Amino acid sequence: MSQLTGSQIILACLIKEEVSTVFGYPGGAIMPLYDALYQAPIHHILTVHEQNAAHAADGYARSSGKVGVCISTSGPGATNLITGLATAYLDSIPIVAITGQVATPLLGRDSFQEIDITGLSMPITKHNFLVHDIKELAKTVHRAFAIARSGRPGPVLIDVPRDILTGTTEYTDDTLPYTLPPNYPPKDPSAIRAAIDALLEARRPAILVGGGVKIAKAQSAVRHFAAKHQLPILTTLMGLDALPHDHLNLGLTGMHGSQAANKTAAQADVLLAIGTRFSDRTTSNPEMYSMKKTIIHLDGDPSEMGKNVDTHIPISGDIIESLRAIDTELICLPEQETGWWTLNQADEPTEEGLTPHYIMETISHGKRPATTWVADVGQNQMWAAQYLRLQRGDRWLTSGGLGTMGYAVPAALGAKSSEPNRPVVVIVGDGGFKMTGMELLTAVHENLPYTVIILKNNVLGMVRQWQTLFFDKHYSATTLPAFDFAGFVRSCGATAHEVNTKEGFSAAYEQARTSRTVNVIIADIGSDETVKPMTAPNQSVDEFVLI
Ligand SMILES: Cc1ncc(C[n+]2csc(CCOP(=O)(O)OP(=O)(O)O)c2C)c(N)n1
Repeated sequence: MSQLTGSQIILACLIKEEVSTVFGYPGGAIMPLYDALYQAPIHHILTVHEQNAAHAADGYARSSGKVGVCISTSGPGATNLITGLATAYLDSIPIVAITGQVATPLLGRDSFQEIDITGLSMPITKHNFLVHDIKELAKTVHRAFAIARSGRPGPVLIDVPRDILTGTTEYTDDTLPYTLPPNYPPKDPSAIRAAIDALLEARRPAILVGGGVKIAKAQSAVRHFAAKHQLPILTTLMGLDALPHDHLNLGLTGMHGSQAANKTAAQADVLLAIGTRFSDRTTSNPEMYSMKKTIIHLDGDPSEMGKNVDTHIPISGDIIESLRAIDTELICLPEQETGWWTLNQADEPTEEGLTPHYIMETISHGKRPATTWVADVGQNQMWAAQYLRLQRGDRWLTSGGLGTMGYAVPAALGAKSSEPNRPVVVIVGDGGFKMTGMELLTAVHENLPYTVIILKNNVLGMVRQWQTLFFDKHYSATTLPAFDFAGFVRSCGATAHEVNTKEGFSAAYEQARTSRTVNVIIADIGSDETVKPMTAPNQSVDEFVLI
């Protein structure tokens, strides 16, 4: 039993939770915690901006499978975390954010740097706490970790007033890290029976894989099920790295999914959807999506059942168990219609000049180590999703739900720090890079050598694509001012490569791949490349405006 300050108690709890790296930015209210960190066996990575500390914690969590931790001061420090927490919330990523708060007697008085961050973050955290009593602090920290990682993971915020950080108490807490039991409804054998019957009657069955498959660690269960019954697989943006590309995996479906994948989604008569929330980017028009098919929905989160599409057979619970229950009674599926789905052609790029297709193919095809791909948002993200050939062991990190431009460079910081021996490659547009590219400085300072590929088209490409298609080519606010990317990159201490040919790109990537420093390839791809195909908004998922 010993007397510890609140700050020391927080650190003792982090150590018990096996936290070795945290991301953050100091300031007045949180200074006592930083003072305790000075001596602690925890590596603190100082980002350039609090938003990026949250993205880095998110990237750390996605690659390590552990809870990411970010720290900020009160007021502006805390509000700067919001975008990062919202990004993690919509993609179900476990984070614990610790924010300093003004001292308890100053609460509610518009004190200097006081903001109601528990109120502000309520809708974008799984849960949050304002600590009123130092005696509750240790339990609160462990509870925050438990909530963040249990069930459907998500961010949890702990707001700690300054006097709680500096106060002392006897630290007697013997709580060990724990997870909460899943919140599943009772098993429903009739739903399993209905799923089996539907699959037995199916003529055109298919599987839709979402990010929930990774949360449930059900990747190999799904792969075996698909292989046993020879079912085509479609993936959402979040499920892209759940299964490697093989002869059954048609890859991305939805707004920028391939024609093959979207036709399969539209024509399937039974869709076994696993770990997905059926986002509007995946389904286009939800009524049309579910109209002519039976949807069996397996998910760990009961609140997803019937939320976005009419689910005919909802089965919430442990995905692996549910799949096993279906599979044990399904020795083999009856004859299916033949030739109703086809695999995408993995085309070799034949276009003239340096194209996104060529870039994705060059960096991902062939024999290479398992890699973490971190894509930003916009056209760059969709080209990466369409053309990267993900292999077994690859990770795919991207802001799927919130679509946060600027996610990639700081998230890669977190990913690389959690797995320093694994190649990490960022794909980002020139707009998104400028939002958070200052974190290159942090990557250089922390000696976290990853590769950034900026697809430089001098425009906010994805918005411009919509202007071309739906706004009479009124290019309002989408042309970017000139910027010396190479000069900026070098000023951060990283290596810059400016390329505008296929040969130039390949040579630069080869250098970057084998380099021990942060490398940025500024790839000039011209302003007029579009992301194809593209489905018509709010129509059937196989109606295209661009092919
Ligand atoms: C923080 C944020 N602001 C605005 C948007 C809206 N938005 C989506 S894509 C896009 C354009 C992205 O441009 P760029 O980063 O250059 O990538 P490109 O589409 O050209 O590959 C914008 C502005 C967003 N997703 N996130």
